[in-house]
Amino acid sequence: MKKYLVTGGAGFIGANFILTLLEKYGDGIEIHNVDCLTYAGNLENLKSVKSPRYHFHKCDIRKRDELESVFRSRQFDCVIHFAAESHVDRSILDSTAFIETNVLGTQNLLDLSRNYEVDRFVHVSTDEVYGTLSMDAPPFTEAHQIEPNSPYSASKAGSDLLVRSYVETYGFPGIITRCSNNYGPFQFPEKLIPLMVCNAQENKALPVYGKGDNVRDWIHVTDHCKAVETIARKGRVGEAYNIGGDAEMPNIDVVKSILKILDKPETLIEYVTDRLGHDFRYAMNHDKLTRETGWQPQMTFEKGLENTVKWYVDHPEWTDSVRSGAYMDYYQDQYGEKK
Ligand code: NAD
Ligand code: TDX
Repeated sequence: MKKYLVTGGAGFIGANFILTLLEKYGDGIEIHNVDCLTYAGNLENLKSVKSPRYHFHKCDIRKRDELESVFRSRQFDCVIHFAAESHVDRSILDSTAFIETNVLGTQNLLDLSRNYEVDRFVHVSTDEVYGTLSMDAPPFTEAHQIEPNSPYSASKAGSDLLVRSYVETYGFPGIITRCSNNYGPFQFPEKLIPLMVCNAQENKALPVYGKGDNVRDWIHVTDHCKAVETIARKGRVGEAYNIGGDAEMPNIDVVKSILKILDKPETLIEYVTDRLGHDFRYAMNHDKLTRETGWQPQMTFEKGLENTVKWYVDHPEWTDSVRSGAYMDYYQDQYGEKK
């Protein structure tokens, strides 16, 4: 029976990934979820899991001893590494945790995965490591230079390069995935889509950075999770794979679509000061992944957005729980009442 170690499994994509694995394999696999439960980690996301072969370890990947106790006496076949500090705006305010978790935490995980001889290590990275595109440039391919522009993307680029170096130096079985902007259930309401849905429901202002013309390539989280699972099985060691949703859109169009679904007025939109170093456009060419594995995104943005908005409307208790405590204190300190 295959044994998976999933890091960051209580977060947005990690939790969806564990649910995707269980839907596909049921009790036929063993899953160990390592997560230290930062503000972004929430075990509620996994409350539907019933498998006796699912195990949670509250563990900080920055602490090598803690992490080693999870590896000891367990021969993991596959490590899927999601754990990270993931929000660009937070990294602009203070990059310390980003370097500690995304770079040093990844180093711990790489060393232990090497020492305990895992068969496969999938490092979940991001399109942001490639930097930014002009409107008429072709989408990023895997051959694009690494040119990160935010402390967040620089920390992810650093971890990508570490993975690459372990492959070259030690023959380590690492693969890197780089995905575009995800949306779907369980996303913390600091990211564009859930923040706008939550604010609109409460008739609060929707803070759009700059003119709202920055472009992102949106992918439903389930399509991302299926891509990562496919890459863990079929991907080639030492390679990087782009994952994208084929749904490029300016932010303002996304925000207006949300207002339309919720039947709220566009007067809620408030144009606010732009993000520092704001990348203008991301777009992903995922031909390599599709050619090698047959994976394609299945969910259209229209249907995926409608389902996602409905999920937030139907789960106010989830939003209330994550918006209390640390999250609110953080944003009230940084932005006053605006968010
Ligand atoms: P998230 O912030 O929702 O979740 C991150 C999870 O990691 C949380 O559960 C948190 O508790 C955990 N974590 C953080 N620091 C930790 C530590 N030191 N030790 C153990 N656990 C820790 O993030 P997400 O949006 O689910 O992103 C997951 C991964 O996917 C990240 O590596 C991110 O860079 C990457 N990614 C995200 C997107 C996106 O659109 N959200 C797109 C491409 C790639
Ligand atoms: O309040 C907002 N107003 C706004 O206009 C927020 C939170 C965002 N934005 C803009 C900034 C971006 O152009 O919306 C766009 C999307 O912003 P985020 O949701 O913060 O995502 P982004 O910065 O694009 O990064 C995301 O995609 C790549 C994830 O947060 C990363 O973890 C992932 O690597």
